[in-house]
Amino acid sequence: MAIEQVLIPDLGGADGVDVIELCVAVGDTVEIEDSLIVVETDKASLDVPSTVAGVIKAIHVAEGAKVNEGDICVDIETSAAAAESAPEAEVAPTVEAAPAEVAAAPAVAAAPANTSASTTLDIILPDLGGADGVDVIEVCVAVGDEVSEGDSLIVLETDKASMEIPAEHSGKIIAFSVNEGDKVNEGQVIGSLQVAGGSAAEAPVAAPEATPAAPVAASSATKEVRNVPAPVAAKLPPAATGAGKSNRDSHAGPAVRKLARELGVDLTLISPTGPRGRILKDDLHDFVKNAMKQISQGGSAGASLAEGATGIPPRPTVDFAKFGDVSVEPLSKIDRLTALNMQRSWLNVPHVTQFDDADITDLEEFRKSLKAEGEKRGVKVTPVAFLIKAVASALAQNPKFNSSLDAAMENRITKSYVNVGMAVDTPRGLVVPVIKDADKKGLWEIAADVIELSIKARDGKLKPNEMQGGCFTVSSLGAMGGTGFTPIVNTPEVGILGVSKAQIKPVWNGSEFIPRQMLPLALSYDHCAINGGDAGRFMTTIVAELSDVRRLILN
Ligand code: CAO
Repeated sequence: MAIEQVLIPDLGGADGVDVIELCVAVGDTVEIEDSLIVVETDKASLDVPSTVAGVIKAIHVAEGAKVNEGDICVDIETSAAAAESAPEAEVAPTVEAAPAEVAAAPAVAAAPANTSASTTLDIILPDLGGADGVDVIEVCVAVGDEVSEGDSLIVLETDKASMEIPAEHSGKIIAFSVNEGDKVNEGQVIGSLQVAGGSAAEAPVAAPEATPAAPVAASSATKEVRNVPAPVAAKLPPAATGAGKSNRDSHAGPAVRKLARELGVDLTLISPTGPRGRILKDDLHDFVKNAMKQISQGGSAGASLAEGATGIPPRPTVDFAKFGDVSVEPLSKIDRLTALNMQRSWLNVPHVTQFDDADITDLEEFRKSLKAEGEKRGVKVTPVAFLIKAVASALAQNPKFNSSLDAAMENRITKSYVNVGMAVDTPRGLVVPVIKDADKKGLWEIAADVIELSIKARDGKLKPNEMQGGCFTVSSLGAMGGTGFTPIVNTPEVGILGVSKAQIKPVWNGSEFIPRQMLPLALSYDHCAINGGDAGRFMTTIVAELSDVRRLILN
């Protein structure tokens, strides 16, 4: 094995030529004449081909950089035989556009890489929470990139969480040796950073501690991007957990990937026109242009750009000001997220809503009898506390409702914990704090949680972990009125209970109508995950729990 360096060839006398595309990544195997990069002079664009066969070990140029003849392009590890078979003068750059004045072959240098300008520091992976062989799901930088301290270098995914590994120092990436799909370990050197001034020379660039299993406690330097509750992820097959699974399979350079990420474009939807099926920046631009055209012709933005054409007509753009005065305010962040989640759920989940009334006459009598004790304890017990208790008990008895389907809809993940979300209407928008382990809590504890979490929600003080890990949601509009509504499932949960205002209604007891306080319930469920029979049993359990308060409080 030997390391060969491929240099930028004679560029027809042009200086400072733009690198417009990287065709390879570190770890790629290339043959002689495979394109390494594409450069563009003012006269032509041309591929710089490899002069040797082997494995790319480092890339010394970046897209957007300017290069000159003789600059080091890449380091390639060759077998001796491969190196011998690379007669340097025979390989000319491939001219892709008209009158190129480039003719000479690129040279092959044997000298070491020119990385001596400033202090060079190793980029070392931090503690990955004890995980070994962690998947690299995204590479955010390329050789030649200037990074600032805190910029993401790579994104890793353990079976519990995804995390970004940030740069510890500002500088220029001069070598980078990991690719999407690689597996990495704590302490691994993944590249080199050239740091100006040499002030950081004393220590290697170890990225700060990462704690993948504990998103809330994650160090500030490790940005959590997604957390999969441990018991869920542990049961998922690798394919089901892999964020960016399909994008990873697409052949595209880092700059194209970065742009695609910024635009929210799924690379797998793009038809590549580059060599060896590579997606070029132009392909991405064309895709977005076409998507915009489709939208203007009546297609859907979300579908075209992110999820593939679903043919859903877009919302009409109307100039309301034509009809009178209007005011325009941007949606709050919470409202925008809610809109996105609701639309995603509505489009993805076949909803069925089942209705029933629970007789809460005895429950209400009992609840009122708790008033004095509640005052002593400083806890007011509202119907919502009973509902959460009943739902928690029903979830424990009907585990299908305490499950989620994975994204591929190939696995059901059943949770052995029972966390019940509670929709809270706040001035900033709808939020859903979660009452954890609701099946293990007594009524007073649940009532206290309801009060505490709804106050925090209205004050905007909920912590992220207080809104995570929900298994099922209760949405109560009982205090506001209404006889019924059809709630939208808070996907990936599979069910939601909508509660309307209790009313005294005449109920036939077999011999006469008697006045009973009836609570209208609407159970919406994901028909991909839940069948009508499951829903019938679940609803019957909830109604039975609420109608027999002794049974409920004994749970
Ligand atoms: N029927 C009749 N009365 C009801 C009731 C029902 N189903 N549910 C609550 N009430 C009564 C309570 O008993 C209380 O009355 P008293 O003060 O006389 O006892 C009163 O309504 C006020 O209740 P509350 O809303 O302050 O408290 P809660 O525990 O019932 O509900 C919470 C808490 C956070 C669920 C609620 O305040 C809330 O935000 N609900 C909105 C949820 C929502 O927006 N859902 C829609 C989501 S989809 O857009």
